Amino acid sequence: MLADLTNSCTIVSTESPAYNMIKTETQGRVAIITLNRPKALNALCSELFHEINDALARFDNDSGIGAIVLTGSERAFAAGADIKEMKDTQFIDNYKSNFLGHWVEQINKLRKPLLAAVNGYALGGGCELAMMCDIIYAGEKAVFGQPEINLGTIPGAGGTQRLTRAVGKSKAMEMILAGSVNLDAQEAKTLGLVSAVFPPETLLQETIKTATKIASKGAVSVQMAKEAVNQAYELNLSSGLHFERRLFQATFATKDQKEGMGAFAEKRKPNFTHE
Ligand code: CO8
Repeated sequence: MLADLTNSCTIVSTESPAYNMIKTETQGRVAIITLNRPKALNALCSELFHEINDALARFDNDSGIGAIVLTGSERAFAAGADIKEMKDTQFIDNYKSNFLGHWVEQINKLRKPLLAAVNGYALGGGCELAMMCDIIYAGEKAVFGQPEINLGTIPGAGGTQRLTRAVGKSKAMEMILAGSVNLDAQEAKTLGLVSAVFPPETLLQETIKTATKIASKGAVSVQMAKEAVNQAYELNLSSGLHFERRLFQATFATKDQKEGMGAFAEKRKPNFTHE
């Protein structure tokens, strides 16, 4: 029954689990969302994105969670948007329904750190989904690419923007225009798209390890730091530095700053309370 559900976009309610196309779990203060539509290589259909967004919103609002990990299977993080679902849609409907826009709203406004653990294919929307995350770790066999041009279309969820910022104009153009120039994990690391590469079987644990480290810090300063880094994409340098300084000053209104600096002075480990 579940196998059929994971390969179809039909919304069918089951008693349990609550989600048809993702699995969620928590390990301490870390939440893990696993894309689970194996027969379609985790192709991103409406139902799958609806579930991702639902889980993200839930964990973002859960004070017991300090960081979120997004992962797929060893074969595919996600092989792109669901081509079969969107192939016959029309511009006017896509425009009116804000196709893709409403998929990515939640993830773009997420306040908590989101880490991608990418094994296998991260193509098209899959590559874009990984790039929406704050940190990308890759398994040795990961493949990053933007093949939309082969389908007569272009990246629609940040590929032309985030990939260009990550790997530079020439490589981004090559990948997006030729459609068949993919990056393997090591190339992606060399170019700065991913920050670390691990054997496929340890990738998720390594990602959770970093997520756990992040989640052990003061949640307010983690959130502020994420906000400040993201402003580096939006603002010129002097405005970005101004933004950063104001947030830095604001951290002195938190209990965690007093605890963190107090603990250093007293030569003990800090006990952050996320206040
Ligand atoms: N959509 C729908 N179904 C897919 C997709 C996809 N993107 N990718 C794979 N599948 C399905 C196949 O149709 C196949 O299903 P079935 O068994 O029913 O025929 C099954 O998954 C397994 O796939 P393959 O048999 O093709 O497996 P291979 O190992 O031979 O090949 C590949 C793997 C290379 C990944 C191949 O499947 C492929 O090229 N997939 C399409 C990749 C692609 O073009 N992706 C871009 C899609 S367009 C897009 O993403 C626009 C961006 C929109 C933004 C999204 C918001 C985040």
